[in-house]
Order: sequence, then structure tokens, then C-alpha cells
Amino acid sequence: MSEITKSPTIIGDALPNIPWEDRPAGSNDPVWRCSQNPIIDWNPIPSGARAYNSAVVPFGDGFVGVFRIDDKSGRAGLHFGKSQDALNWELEDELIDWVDEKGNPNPNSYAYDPRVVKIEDTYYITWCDDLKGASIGLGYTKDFKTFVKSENPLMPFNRNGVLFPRKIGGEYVLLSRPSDSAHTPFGDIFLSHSPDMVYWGKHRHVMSAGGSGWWQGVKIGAGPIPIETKEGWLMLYHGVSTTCSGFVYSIGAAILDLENPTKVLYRTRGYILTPEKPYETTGFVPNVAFPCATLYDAPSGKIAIYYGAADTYCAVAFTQVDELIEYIKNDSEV
Ligand code: BMA
Repeated sequence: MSEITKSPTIIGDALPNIPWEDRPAGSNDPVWRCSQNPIIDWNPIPSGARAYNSAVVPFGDGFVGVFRIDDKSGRAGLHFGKSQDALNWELEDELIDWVDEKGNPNPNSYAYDPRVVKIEDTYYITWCDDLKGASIGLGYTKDFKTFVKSENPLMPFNRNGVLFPRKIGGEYVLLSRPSDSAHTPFGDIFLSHSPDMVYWGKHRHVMSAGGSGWWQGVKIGAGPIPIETKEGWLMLYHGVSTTCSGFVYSIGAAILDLENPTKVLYRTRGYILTPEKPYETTGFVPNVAFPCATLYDAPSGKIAIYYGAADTYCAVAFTQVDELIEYIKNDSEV
């Protein structure tokens, strides 16, 4: 595993084997798509129709991930995957086999939109779980072999649970987006605190949908694990607008205060990526770009963004931290 490095901007590890492509000549976009997109196509495993909205992390000398795969009945579940290059993935056909704290089977009825974060020596996984309705699921693993499902941290209805990668002010912090039971037509980002990953409280508002950027007028939800930088927490999120043909999911970016992440320092008025390519505009649900993970290399500031496309594909986009932060500051409307 890479050594801890104090980068010029990102506070975190080096990841020399991060997947990467330079910005295409002539592009001024804040992020640019991987030329291999989509990196995971229809029917990626015998039991599964579509893998998307999935989370990856460095592990050992390669990468692992927790993938949302909808089976051929349409039900969403979580599957383990591994890769040497973070672009070509070997996905397990079987669902992740969750157990409770005593090792007894503890299966999900459904599960989707996972995020994965390493905090100290443990990998925590959050997802959208079923607690008599959409709620945030929480579990952990140390080896990606035994997966322990914990208590649900928050009441339903809630989705887009995203943990910060370290304690802040001595407590764990969880972003979430309170919602309703269906295709929620509203939604702001909140956060909650916990001393122990079991009891959650001190709920605070972070930011609302809306503003003058119409792309995020209906609802917003946290995306990948926030990245710690010297400028603040770099938080990518999804923003939703509505059209005659339904919702459109785009990606935006904000910077939150390091010690008080309820304080939004900067936030893009425009999106940084919106569905444009055929694999984003056409699929099971058209016009969806839904980010759930990043990989980053602190010394170079390279960031690879993993996003679900059209509720059908896994896709990757690239950015560089200093260029992105400059873009966010120049386009900011808080
Ligand atoms: C949201 C979630 C996401 C999905 C999006 C677009 O409510 O269910 O998993 O990508 O809708 O369908």
C-alpha cells in the first residue's frame, strides 16, 4: 500500500497505479470522460442485468469494489468485485453474504447505491437499505471476505448515506438525504454525528437543492466519500432537474469547511458533468450520471470519478484537484 503523503492539496495517500488519462487536447471541461467508457456493459454477470452506481477502493496491490447490480427480476443487490487496474472488473455472481455481529446470516431484501470508505483499519459500507422503506444501510469489513451488517444508522426514509473518511471533532460524520418512499421530488443534504458508529444525532443541514443553477433544482444527494484537501472537503454530489421526459441526474461539486462541514465554502452554479454521451442518455433510465466513488493520488492530485450511467453502466471520468478547485471557486454560488 502506498505511503502517507502530504500533497500540495489533497491530504491523503499516494496511489501511483490510479487509472488515468490526460485531459483531451482542446478540452476546457472541469472533468473528462475515460475513453474506455462504459467500463461495465449490460449483463455483466450471469445473474445480473445492470451494474452501476458502485463504489471502488484501493486494496492490496489492486482494487476492490462493492457493485450495485440489478438482477434479472429487477431487484437491486450488492456484489463484490476486484480488479488490477480499476477499469477491468471481475464481479462475483453471488450477492455479498452479510452476517450479523455474531456471524449469523443477515441478508438484505434489497440494497443499492453503495459507498465504501476506509476509516483506520476498517472498510465501512453504506447503501440504500430496506427498513420498511428506503433507509441507510451500514456495514463493515476488514478483508472483503466477511461482511458484517450493523444497525441502520438513521430512520427511514433516507438515502445517499456517505461517511467522511475520518472523525471530525472526535465524532464520525454521516451525510444523508432525507426523502420519501418513492422517486422523491425534493431533497437536501444533511449530516449527523456519532461517537461510536451506533448512535447518531446532532443532525445538521448542509445544503439545499435549488439556487440559480436549474440542474440541481429538484433534489441533491452526496456522492463519493468527500476528499480531504487543504482548501476543505471536496464533495462531489448529484443534482436533479425535471423535464417532460423525467428526471435528469448531473454531477456538481462543493467545498465544505474542514472542521465544520455544515459550512459550504464554495459550490458550483453549473454542473461539472451532465448526461451527454449515448451510455449516459440511453439505457434503463435515460439521462443519469450518478457518482458513488473516487480514487485519488495525493502527490499528483489526479482523481478518477466512478459514476453510474443511465442506471445501466459503470463509467469513469477524470479531473485534477487543483484545476477542479479553481473551477469550483470561479463558478461558485453559495
Ligand atoms: C435514484 C436512485 C438511484 C438511481 C436514480 C435514477 O432515486 O434510485 O439509484 O440511479 O434514482 O433512476
